Amino acid sequence: MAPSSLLALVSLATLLAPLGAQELAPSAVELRPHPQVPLAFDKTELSGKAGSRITLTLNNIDGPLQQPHNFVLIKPGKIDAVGTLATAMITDPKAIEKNYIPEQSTDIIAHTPLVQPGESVTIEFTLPAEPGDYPFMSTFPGHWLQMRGTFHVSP
Ligand SMILES: [Cu+2]
Repeated sequence: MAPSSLLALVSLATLLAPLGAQELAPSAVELRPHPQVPLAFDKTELSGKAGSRITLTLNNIDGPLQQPHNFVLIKPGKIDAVGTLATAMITDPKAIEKNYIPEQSTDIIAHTPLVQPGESVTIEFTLPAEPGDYPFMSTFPGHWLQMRGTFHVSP
């Protein structure tokens, strides 16, 4: 690359950085199993701005039970509906392959796959445009009634 075009790129980057940094950089969130409480996340409250990008890492270490977990973000008021569909997947021979995500549901905003003990998965997604309290949970069998929290989406 010619030195002049490199210089042009650097100037452009300098110009764009102050404008774009806040809008474009996804907020990073890390969730782990709670180190002492079985079937709980280490955080029950998450927050972010409506419409912003989120990078969420589910790091399945330090849990008292060595079990798979996932993260499923749900529309307000729909946690029971989605949890019930996930529970019904117990009879589905492909449930593990499907990550215990009831794909027919229209109430799921974002989800990770199942994360095995000792493994970590990162997903990127956009928070809903509508501010509100969005429930999240792990839908591995027997988890969702306890392993849950709330993602507070602010205007
Ligand atoms: Cu779980």
